This record gives sequence, C-alpha cells and structure tokens, in this order.
Amino acid sequence: MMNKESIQHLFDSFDHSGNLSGYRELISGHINDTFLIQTDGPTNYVLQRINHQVFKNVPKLVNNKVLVSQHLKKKTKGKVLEFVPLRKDSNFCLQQDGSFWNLMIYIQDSVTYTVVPNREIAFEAGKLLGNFLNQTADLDASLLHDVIPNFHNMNFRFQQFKDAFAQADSKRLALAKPWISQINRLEKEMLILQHLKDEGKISIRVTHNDTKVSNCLFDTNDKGICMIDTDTVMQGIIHYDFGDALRSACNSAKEDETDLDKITFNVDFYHSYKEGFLEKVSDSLSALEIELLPLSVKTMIFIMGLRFLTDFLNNDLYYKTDYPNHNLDRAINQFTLIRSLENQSEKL
Ligand code: GN1
Ligand code: MG
Repeated sequence: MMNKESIQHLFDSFDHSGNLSGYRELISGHINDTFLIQTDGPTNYVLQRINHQVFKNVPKLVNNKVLVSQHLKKKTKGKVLEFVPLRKDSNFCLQQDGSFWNLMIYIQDSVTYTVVPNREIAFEAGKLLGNFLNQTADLDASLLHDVIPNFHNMNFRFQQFKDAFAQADSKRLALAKPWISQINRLEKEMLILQHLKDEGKISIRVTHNDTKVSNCLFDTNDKGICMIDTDTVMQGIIHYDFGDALRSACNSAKEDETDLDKITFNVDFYHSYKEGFLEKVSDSLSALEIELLPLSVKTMIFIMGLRFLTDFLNNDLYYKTDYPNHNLDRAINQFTLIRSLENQSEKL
C-alpha cells in the first residue's frame, strides 16, 4: 500500500517542480499502478509503478518510451507525453523493494473515454493513432527493445492458451468450455495476419501496441491531444494498432460488461475511426495493408479474448482482477463482440 510518505519520497527522487499538495490513485489499466500528483505549482504529474513481473526489463522499457516521446516532440507543436528524469539523470527510480517507478508531466484539461460516445470522438481517435504511426514511421524500429517478446504473436498466444487449458482446474475448465468451439472455428482465420507477417508481406514499423481508446487523450473540446501509455511501443505491424483500437472504439459497452445484450460492434464508429486514421497515415500503407484492416479488427478482438481466457484458466496470474470470474467475463465480452462483428462483416 502506498501512503503519503512513500509517494512523497518517490516524487522527490525525480527532478520535478513545485511541492506535493495532494495525490490520488488513477484507476487505469490492468497492469501498472498510477497516481496523479497535485502540486502547488503550475505542473501536476503522473507517477507510475511499472509492473516488473509483466515487463522483464523496465529500464529498457522506459528507454523506449523516452525515445519515442523525444522523437514525437521534434515532430509536433502539440503536446506529447514527457518523462521527468530523476535528480541523478535517469528516467526511472528503482526502490529497495524492487519496484520501478517513472514520472510524467500531467497534461492539464485532458479527458479519456472507455466507451466512445459519438462519431466525432471515433474520428479524432483515428487521427491520433494515424498521427502517432505517421510521426514514428521514420524512427528506426530496431532501436526499440522488445518489451514483451511475441506480444501479439498469434501462434504464441494459441500455445499459451493450449497449455493453460491442459493444466486448468475442472471448475474453471467447465466455465471456459462453452467458448472453445468458437476459438477452434476461428483458429485458421486468426492466423492469417501472423502468417503474412512471418512471410515478410507486411512492413515492420514502430507500433504502440496498446491502442484501446482509453489510451487516447482528448482536450475539453474533444479534440485529440496525443496517445498515452507507451509501455509497449516496439516493433510491430500496423494491424496490431488499428485492430486493437477498433476493438475498443467500436464496442458499445466497456471491456468487462457482463450484460451481453449491451455489446454490439458499432460499424459507424469503425468508418469514422478509419477515416481519421487513413487521413494521417495512408501514404505509408500498401494496398495489401489497407485491404487487411477489417481482418485486423477481428484478429485483435480475438487475441484479447484468448489472452483473458488463458489468464482465467491460469488462475488470474497476469491481469489485475476485481472479482473471481473477471477475466472470464472479459473474454466472453470479446467473443460476443466478434459475433456482433461477424453479423455485420459485409458493412466493413
Ligand atoms: C493491458 O494494463 P493496460 O490496460 O494498459 C494489456 C493490453 C491489453 C489491455 C486490455 C502489457 O493493458 O495488451 O490490451 O490490458 N497490456 C499488457 O485492456 O499486457
Ligand atoms: Mg497498457
């Protein structure tokens, strides 16, 4: 548990301005712990504990984030995520208990959405990601450390799922069973992008890899500011980012909604997002890459469903959960979204 003293101590390790006047935990994400730090000066901060169980090399991860931010800063007059160094010229703080922390400048007057409320937000979110990908297109992706190897590798995720299935307890297996036929039915199709990537038919570039809409920052007029949560920036294909973004932007409900009637895939938001996205990045995409965009959406919804179900079968080792079947509910949510998408697939 963090108390005011420990937050103060951590905060003071960084080269910040102002004095801490208050703090609160921001409920965001399934992996890290995040705190908003209020000061008596003009700048507030975001202090984040980076989960070193999940991210095996935090120094390299922070290095990736800083590299990408510095690159983006050269390209835009607008705001970008800015990391605050430690007093002794490092961008992260390693505590005696083994925890790693980093500090960012809080971007004032900004908002995020977990569910897209209208087409304008979808369009703006698409522009944000398009911009991010366009502005990082000339950054040598091989400079980025692979923070989680095989992160969106579908073969790897299937293998993890099969291993979890083989060793799961009978109670959890019984709850997962109704979804197995859908997984089996889709397996071949869900490997298409992976095969094309492995065959070198899709370009490798800098990708964000966690593009859900809650990682888009908007100003109070609902104009996009920038993408946040760059923990997983590394090499990838454009489809990871486009697909994962629409997985959340087009879900009419939140990621763990359990009333399945509320979960539909919003095709209007798909088109608005795609329009904003392509406005910014289409120049760097091949005809094949554009043709594969719809498939990427289904693929990324699927991979998240598969990962949630895998973690459920593994007794919730990876994602933070709020109640016993939380990961199962998240998985069912994603598989329900796929069904809604399939019912309308000709409209993409
Ligand atoms: C995790 O912790 P958070 O919310 O930033 C996960 C993403 C998933 C996401 C699902 C490192 O991100 O891959 O898409 O949950 N990040 C990691 O909401 O596994
Ligand atoms: Mg993340």
